[in-house]
Amino acid sequence: MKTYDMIARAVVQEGVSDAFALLGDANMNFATRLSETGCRMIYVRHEHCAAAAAMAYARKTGRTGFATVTCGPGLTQLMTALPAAVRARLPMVVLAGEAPLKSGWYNQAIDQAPFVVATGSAYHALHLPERMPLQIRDAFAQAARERRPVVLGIPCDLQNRDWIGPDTLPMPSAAIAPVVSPMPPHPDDIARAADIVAGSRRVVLMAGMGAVEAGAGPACRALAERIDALVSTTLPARGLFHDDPFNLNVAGGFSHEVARECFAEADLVIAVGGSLARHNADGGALWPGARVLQIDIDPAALSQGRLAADAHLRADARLGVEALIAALPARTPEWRSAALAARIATASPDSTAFAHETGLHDPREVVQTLEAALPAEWQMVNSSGHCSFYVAHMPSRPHEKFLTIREFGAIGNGISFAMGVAVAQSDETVVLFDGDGSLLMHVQELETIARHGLNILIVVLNDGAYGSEIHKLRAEGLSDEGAVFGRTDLAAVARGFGIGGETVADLAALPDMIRNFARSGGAAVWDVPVSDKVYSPVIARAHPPKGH
Ligand SMILES: Cc1ncc(C[n+]2csc(CCOP(=O)(O)OP(=O)(O)O)c2C)c(N)n1
Ligand SMILES: [Mg+2]
Repeated sequence: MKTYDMIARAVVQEGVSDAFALLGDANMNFATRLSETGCRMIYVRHEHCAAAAAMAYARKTGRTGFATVTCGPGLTQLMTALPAAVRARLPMVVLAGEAPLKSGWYNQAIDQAPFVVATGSAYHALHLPERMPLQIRDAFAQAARERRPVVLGIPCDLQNRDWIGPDTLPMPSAAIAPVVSPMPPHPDDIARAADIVAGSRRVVLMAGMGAVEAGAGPACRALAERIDALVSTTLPARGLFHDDPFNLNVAGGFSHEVARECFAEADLVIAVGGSLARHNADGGALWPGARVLQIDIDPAALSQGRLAADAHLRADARLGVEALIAALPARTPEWRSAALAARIATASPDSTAFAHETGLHDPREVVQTLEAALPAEWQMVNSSGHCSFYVAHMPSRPHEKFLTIREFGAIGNGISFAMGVAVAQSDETVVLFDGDGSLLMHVQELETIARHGLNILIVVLNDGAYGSEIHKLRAEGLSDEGAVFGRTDLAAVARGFGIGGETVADLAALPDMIRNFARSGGAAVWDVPVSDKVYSPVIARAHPPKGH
C-alpha cells in the first residue's frame, strides 16, 4: 500500500462522495485512488472552478465540500475562490499537493501557506506520513467547526512512499463532534426583546441564512402574523417566505420599490439569523428610522464597519423567535392590509422608463417571462454583475430551489456554482442566470458540463459588455470603451462545446423552449440579447448621471 492509498481512505471515511478535481503530479495518484473507491469525480478545466463548485455543493448539501488540486500553479489558481468561501462561511477541505521535499529545486515550488492564509483559509502542511490520516480527519473537523476552507499541502514524494503506519484509520470527525442542541434564549433577553417589540409600531422581520439553517421560517412567519409585521430576507436567504403575501423579498440594495417604501416606514427591524452585512442594510439607507433587534447565536455590535443592531437576543433563530411569540400579545392587523398585499403581489422591481433599441430586450421583461414559464421545481442559481439585480426578483422561487454566493463580489463563478448544485442535486434541473462577461470568464467549464452530462440550462443576459462598469463609467461622463466588447455569439460557442445553444430573439418563444428543454434534459446556453440602455436602481442611486 502507498501513502496515497491511505490518504484516499482517510478522505472517503470523512463521507466525501463527490470530489471536484484537476490533476497534476502532486494529486493524480491520490485522486485516481479516490475515484476507485466509488467517489464521484468531477474533473474540471480550471482549479478555481473546482473550489467554487465545492462551495456551492457545501451550501446546497450542508456538508463539507471537497476539491483537489496540484501544487504550485494548481494552488495559486484558487486565490479568488477561497476568500469567497471564507466570506460565505462555507466549510471545505482542499487537498493540494506540495512540491517534493526530496528535490533541491522544483519548478512548481512556491511557498503555498502565505497564499492560502491571506485568503482567510487555514493551511496545514502534512509532512509526516504516519500522521496524515489523523491530520485529514482533523482538517474536516476544523472546516466544519470554523466554517471555512482548510487546505492540506502534501508533498508528492511523500504521497508516493510505501505506507509504513498502521492500516487502521482514526475515528471520523463526525463521530467525535460535540453533540449539542439548539441554543435556547435567556429569559432576561426575551423580556428585553419583548419590550422593544412592544414599543414599536411598524415592524419588518428580516431572515438570513441562520434562520434558514435553524428551520426558523415557519416561526418567523408566525411571529410576523402575531405582531402585524412584514417579512423579508437577506439575498442569500431569498425565497424563505416566497408564498407569504407580506413578503418584501430581498432586503438591501436589491430591494424592490414597494420594499424600500415599507422599510422607510419601519420603526423596528427584527433581524433573525443574519450578520447584518452592509449590502443587506444598503449601507444603512434602507431603514433610516428603524431600530434593529438582532436574534442570532453570535450577536455582534459591529458588522462590516457599521453599528448594525441596537439590541440583541442571543439564541438559536427558531427558539428565539418562538420564545418571542410566547412573550408577545397578538396585534390587530393594520400594516398587513389587503391593499398592501395587492401592491406587493404586483410590485415591479423598478418601474423606471427607458428608451431602448428594437431587437434587444429589456432585462425586466426577460425576467418576467422566465418567472412565469420556468418550472418551480428547477434549481435556480443566480450569478453576478449588473443583471443580477433583475434575476433576484423572481418571487415565486422557494429558498430550497435557490442559490447565490457573492460575499466576495467576484464575477465568473456562476458556471461553477451551477455545477456544484447539479452535483449536489443530481436528479434535478439547474437553471443558471449569468452575465456574458461572467460566463466568458470561465466558459471552458461548458466542456466539463458536457462531458459529465450535467443537467444545466444557462440563461445569459447578454448586453455585450461589463454592464456594471459601463453604467458607472457613463454616469461619470467617462468613455466606456474598456468595458464594451460586443455580443459574443454564445449560442455558437455552446454548440462548439457539444451542448445546446440558442439565441433568444423573441421572448414569446421561451415557454416552448423551456417545455422542450424539460423533456430533453441535458445542457444548453440560451443567449438573450439585452439592451445596455436599461440600468438598475442600484446603479441609479449610487451613480446619479452627471449633468442631470
Ligand atoms: C473577478 C472580478 N473581476 C472584475 C470584477 C468587476 N466587475 C463587476 S461586475 C462586472 C461586469 C460583469 O459583466 P457581466 O457578467 O456581463 O454582467 P453585466 O454586468 O453585464 O450584467 C465586472 C467586470 C469583479 N467583480 N470580479
Ligand atoms: Mg454583460
